[in-house]
Amino acid sequence: MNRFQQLVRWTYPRWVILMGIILAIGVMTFPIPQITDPQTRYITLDARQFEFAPHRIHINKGDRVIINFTASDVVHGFYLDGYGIQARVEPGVTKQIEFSAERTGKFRYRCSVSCGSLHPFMIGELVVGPNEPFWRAIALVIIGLFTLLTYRFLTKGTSYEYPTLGASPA
Ligand SMILES: [Cu+2]
Repeated sequence: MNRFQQLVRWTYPRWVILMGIILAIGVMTFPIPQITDPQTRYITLDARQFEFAPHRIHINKGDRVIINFTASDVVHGFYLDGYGIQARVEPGVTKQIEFSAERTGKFRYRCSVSCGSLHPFMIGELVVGPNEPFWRAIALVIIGLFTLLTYRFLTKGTSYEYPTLGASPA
């Protein structure tokens, strides 16, 4: 093997590292539409005996949530677990509930006004999903692992890639 071949052999696993870095930069700067910035979500929530419509709400972390809360039959309430937000609404009146979704997870909202026999079953679910930095982080971890494994695979068995401290392999 001449010096040039040696040089190529020595450098090429390092291209994997470079590729990994380029990919990582790509992932960090790739614009993801719609979920890049926290949004303001306008949600119409209607309470009636004995359900909420909609009974499930999906939002992302960081979103500003504005719920227009109505009741179509009797007086109902709204209590959001985990956020401790409470409201009460009379039929024909719209009550605005505003908050920022700072916690991810699933949170139940329930009627907080005793409105009849099946009142305890009047439950809905707010799903606060992680926003996109989470997915970027996942992508970065995958790229990092892939890069590392590929690098290790390519450099496997080439002793000069693993200089032993102190002792020279003579
Ligand atoms: Cu109710």
